[in-house]
Amino acid sequence: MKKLLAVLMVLIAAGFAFGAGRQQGGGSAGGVTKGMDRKIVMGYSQIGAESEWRTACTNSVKAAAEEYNIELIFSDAQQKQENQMQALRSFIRQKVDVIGWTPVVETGWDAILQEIKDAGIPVICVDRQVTLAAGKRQEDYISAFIGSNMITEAQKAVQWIVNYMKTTGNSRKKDDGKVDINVAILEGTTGSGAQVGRTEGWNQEISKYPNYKTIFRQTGNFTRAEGQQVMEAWMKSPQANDIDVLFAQNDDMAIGAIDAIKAAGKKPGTDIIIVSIDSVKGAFDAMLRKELNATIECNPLLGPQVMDTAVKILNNQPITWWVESVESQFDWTNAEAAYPSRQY
Ligand code: GYE
Repeated sequence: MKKLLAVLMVLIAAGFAFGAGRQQGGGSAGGVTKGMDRKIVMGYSQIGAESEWRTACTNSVKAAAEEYNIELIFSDAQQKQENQMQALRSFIRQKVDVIGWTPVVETGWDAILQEIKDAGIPVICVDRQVTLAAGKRQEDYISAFIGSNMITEAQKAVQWIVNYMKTTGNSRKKDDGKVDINVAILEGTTGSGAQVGRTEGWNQEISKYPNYKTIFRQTGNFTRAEGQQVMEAWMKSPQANDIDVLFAQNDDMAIGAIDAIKAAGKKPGTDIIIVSIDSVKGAFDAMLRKELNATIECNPLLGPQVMDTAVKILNNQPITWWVESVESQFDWTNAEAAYPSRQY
């Protein structure tokens, strides 16, 4: 009973300390931020929890804030731009030292970014970039970008698919450069940096192979549930039997689609070749079951780089605006060996 009470009291105390989205870094209220002569406060606007990737990213940010003893005011926008606007405005009111932010979509931020600039608060964009009105450069409003190159990720996916279709093919055909290869594409959240970049990279690269025909293209909002729903609808359409390849702009949508393909009596990974982006654990499980063919890596473990950059900016030390993440790709030839060392 006593023990239970003690545990309860600790929990209540912790509840107060961590309330209102505030998270005390380093486990103690005091102290200074690593690399600084004072403790700094970071307002962090995350977009939501739509995918395994996002959860890994959030966990990385929170853990790194603890490690650096940075006070994190964390806000989850649940995929809504207006929620992010509110969070950003509240960060200005609270006079945070620095803002970390993943913009849910690329456009519509000009006014709020001006307000933040006027308030003199540096902004670090994490994982997704913004597009401002013509003539304005994001570099004038955003101090640093930390994340992947979405264009090259999709280009790598095209290269993997073309190579596989030429050398191995699916259960019905190989790519001889002439036969039509019919592709279905599940896109991410419309207008997000990841969707825009991956679509651009895909379109550029696939245009070199005119026998690849897109027969389906729709958003699945980066979630498993929507990936499954959209694929279900495609599998019921008269063109279902024509799909040779599925490209999903993230692993979660591919994993949802795999269920729909199986439910329709087809073999994912053999009847339909499936490639996605992220390389989360769920994708490795699907590759080991031979249901997903390949995944292009997109690293979500950005927390340490975000905190390090924040400290450098506040110390007026030089930074590089964007250091691209170094990434790999996985398929049935290397997934098993890589699996044990995967961190997300
Ligand atoms: O690929 C997807 C997530 O913006 C890179 O967002 C990120 C993407 C990631 O939900 O899984």
